[in-house]
Amino acid sequence: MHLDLHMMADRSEDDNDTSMLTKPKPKTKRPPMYKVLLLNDDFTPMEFVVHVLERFFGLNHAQAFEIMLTVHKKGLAVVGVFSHEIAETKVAQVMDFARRHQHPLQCTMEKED
Ligand code: TYC
Repeated sequence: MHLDLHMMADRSEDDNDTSMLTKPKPKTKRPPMYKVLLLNDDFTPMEFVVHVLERFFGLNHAQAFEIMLTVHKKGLAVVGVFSHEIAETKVAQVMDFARRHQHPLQCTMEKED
């Protein structure tokens, strides 16, 4: 009677072939993160940059001095990685503080890969 009960007559009928199924991906994408960069210039005093790094990025004096020196020698450095909103706030705080003290210090952000 039911001799072909387990026979797959045709591939199109095999709708349970795990090798052909793509796992539905839980679509919980993490938000992109942003690098905050500090740029070197010839005029902003080193001590001012150290102060900025302590004040706005929560670094201790040794960490702040080290990053300031990296910027001074290499031209720029990443000083932190944050959400878009936090990164924007940090950049605005640094740029405003530098402007108020009449230093040309530049701080920018860029999307992380
Ligand atoms: N190059 C500056 C100087 O020699 C120091 C400096 C460091 C400036 C880091 C900006 O982001 C900076 N006074």
